[in-house]
Order: sequence, then structure tokens, then C-alpha cells
Amino acid sequence: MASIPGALPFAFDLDPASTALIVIDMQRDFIEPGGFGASLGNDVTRLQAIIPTVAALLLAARQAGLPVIHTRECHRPDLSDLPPAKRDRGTPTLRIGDPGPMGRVLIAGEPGADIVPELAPLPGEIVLDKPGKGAFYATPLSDHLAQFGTKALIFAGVTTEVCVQTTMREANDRGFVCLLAEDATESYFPAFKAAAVEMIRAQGGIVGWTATTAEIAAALTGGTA
Ligand code: C5J
Repeated sequence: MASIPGALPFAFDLDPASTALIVIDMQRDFIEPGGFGASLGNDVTRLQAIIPTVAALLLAARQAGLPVIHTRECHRPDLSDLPPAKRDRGTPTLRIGDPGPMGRVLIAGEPGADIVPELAPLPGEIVLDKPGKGAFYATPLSDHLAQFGTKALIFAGVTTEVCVQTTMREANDRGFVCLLAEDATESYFPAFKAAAVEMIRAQGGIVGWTATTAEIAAALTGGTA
């Protein structure tokens, strides 16, 4: 058992044998210029900036032998898993399923739905396509975690207040201990990220803990943060 004394709201006990890393939606459509995120008017450079930090967390998790799960928010080509309430939201220049510069927006198998190449999954890692914000909804995530014997999840990815926070809350409700790598997650809106991080660890860690990637990596690999 390792400890992260600087975790918030208080020290986090980390048992690598029963912990998995989940990297949420580090996809080209959210992170690269010309993708879905940019079409909604967002500044994608904020999300691009965390790629090296997420890579460092992935490296530490892989070195420690943690199961690694990557998620991709995307839909079937026939859009049968895309409710109109999601497709018709707002007035974006591109809607989910429309042809864009990186193929059809947020459609499984299209270039834009891919994980950015710097964070490409390794053979043997789980890659889950999810139609919702939360990674437990309409996916086999629970089955994979049961198979791994996972009790705790480390979270990274985008966006903090949407798919990351939703998945953390789903995990918390299912009994998983949740730790967010706060510098390996990002939002298009700095205030939303700050609020989500505060909400997660408020009230004695009502959803979970937060710590930096350096602190988590040190706990995983036996180094110092
Ligand atoms: C959004 C996500 N923001 N991965 N998706 O629509 O957070």
C-alpha cells in the first residue's frame, strides 16, 4: 500500500494491485483544431496542453502494471445510439454525425473519434466506445473492472466537468474509490474545471480525492513527487 499524503481532502491510500487508470475521451474531435470541440467555439489549446501530463500518468500506470482503460465518446455510424436530444443541442456548425475535417463527427471508426496519437492505447489495454457522458452507461466497463478486481480508479482526461465528473460520480455510486489527477484533466472553461475539482473533493471527498500526476506517479513507482 502506498500513500499520497498531499492528496485532497486528505491522504489517499493507493493499492496498485486493486487500482486501474481510466483516461476519458482524449480524442482528436475534442482536442485538435477542426474537430467537434473547436466547432462549438471552444479553445482546444487548453486541452492540448495536458497531453504530456496524461502521457506521464499513463507511463507511471503502465510501469506499475495497472490495468489501463481508455474511453472514446462516439456513436454508431447509423446514429441509433444518438438521441435527438443530444444531436439537436445548440447551434454548432457541425453536429454529431455530420461530415467534418476529421471524418464524421464523433462517429466510431472515424479519424476524429480516435485517441490523439501521443496517448495511443497499447495492445492489451481496454478501449471503450461510450455514447453517453458517463463511461458506465451502455458499456461493459463494470464487467472489465470486476474481472480486474478493481476497487479504486484513477481518473484523467476531458472534459473535467462533463465526461470525467460524470464517470467519477457513476463510479462513486458503484462503490469505487475515486482519485482525480487534477493536472491530467482539463476543461474548455477554467472556471468549470476549478468548480468541478472543488465539488469532487468537497464535504470530505463526497465524490473522491484529487492529487497531482507527480504525486500519483511517485506513489505508483516508489519515487518522490
Ligand atoms: C463533452 C466530454 N464535453 N468528453 N464530452 O461533450 O466531456
